[in-house]
Amino acid sequence: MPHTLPALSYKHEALEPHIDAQTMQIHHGKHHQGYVNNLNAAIEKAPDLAKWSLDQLCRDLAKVPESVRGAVRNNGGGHWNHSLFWAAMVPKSGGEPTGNVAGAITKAFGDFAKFREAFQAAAMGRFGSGWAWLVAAKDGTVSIESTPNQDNPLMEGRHAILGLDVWEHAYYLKYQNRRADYVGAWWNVVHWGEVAKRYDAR
Ligand code: MN3
Repeated sequence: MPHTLPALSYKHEALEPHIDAQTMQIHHGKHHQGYVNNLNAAIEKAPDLAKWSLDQLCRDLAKVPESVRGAVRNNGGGHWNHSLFWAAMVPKSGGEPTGNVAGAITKAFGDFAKFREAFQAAAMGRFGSGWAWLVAAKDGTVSIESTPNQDNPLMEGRHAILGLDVWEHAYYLKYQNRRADYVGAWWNVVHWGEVAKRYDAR
């Protein structure tokens, strides 16, 4: 099996009260595991892909055999997106951006509050299932994007450094239809140290 579920670096309950333990258990252990399993099943049908990295599968989706491209897009995307999502959260955060990315955010949006507002608008404006992203260009400029389903910026050749899952499975148990409350609470667990690291590695 070329792809495996990455372990969380914190306990399921560690992001409480912002993200509840049951949601974390199901989201990581069932949903993300499901993407990994389905990606591996697709690769079994196109064995040449077994040596491709997850990044490469997303970036070079157009070169993936057509017979499994849809499965790789949905499940490779799902695996990539959730791997970033878990890594970019940490218990007891709630701070503001640090390092070089902080300056890039200020330059692009004016200040952190305006950035938050714009990011939340992207997360709220995504109809149905999808993601909101902070993306860093090679020249250091940051911008906000939103994608449907399990698509991600890497599929368009861009480097995401922060991602927020706005599928209902990410919040429905605790927040039901109140996506805005989930998005608002999520800022309390954003791992800005990880975002800064990914920004510098662009
Ligand atoms: Mn999800």
